[in-house]
Amino acid sequence: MEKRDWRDFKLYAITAANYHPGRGLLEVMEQAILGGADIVQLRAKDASKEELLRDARALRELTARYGVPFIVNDHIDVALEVGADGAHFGQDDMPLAEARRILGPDAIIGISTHSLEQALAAERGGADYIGVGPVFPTGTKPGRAAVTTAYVREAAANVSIPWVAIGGITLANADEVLAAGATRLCAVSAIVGDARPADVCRAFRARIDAAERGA
Ligand code: TZP
Ligand code: MG
Repeated sequence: MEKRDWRDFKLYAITAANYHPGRGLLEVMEQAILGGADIVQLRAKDASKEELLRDARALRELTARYGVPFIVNDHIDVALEVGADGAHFGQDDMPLAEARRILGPDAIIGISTHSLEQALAAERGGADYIGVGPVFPTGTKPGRAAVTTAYVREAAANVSIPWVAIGGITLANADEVLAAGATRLCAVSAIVGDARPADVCRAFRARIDAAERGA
């Protein structure tokens, strides 16, 4: 089978340490993948290095089994150690050029952006994709003001590399984000906080596909 280009991803699922009531991280992420999540990030802000490495190794194995790209948030050493496909950084994290030097030309490097100016800087700096958000206020990233769908519209009109809308996105507002021009969605709590992550992902994918068809 021909390998899919990772750039064609539609639904980005990110882990959260505090969201899996009664279930394991791997079970939740496997359900997300089965439902249609086609890129996965390990994001665990409060985890120890040991916990991070343990979860990263397990997720690397899981995502490899499904042919889904695996990205590690912040911890470039963990990304390297487990053979992740790439790493994701915020505006105040390791500079893009340094990350590229360490990870090499083939790694997928993602950058969080909160304005078009930041998006274009990341693009010029050689980012492989950017996050556009938080579109709506979200408890998953406290203290960061919502950029609203205004920034989604700007990204749709101006960004040439793959970009994904993120932040407070749920099945209740996904259509609004897609109508603003997003073609890829990312969610943390809407996926991993739900009792049925596979069903949520299937529903997100259906919305994304419908928007793509212009339905
Ligand atoms: N970056 C911008 S918003 C956000 C991140 C990591 C959190 C998204 O989480 P949720 O639960 O989907 O709002
Ligand atoms: Mg970060």
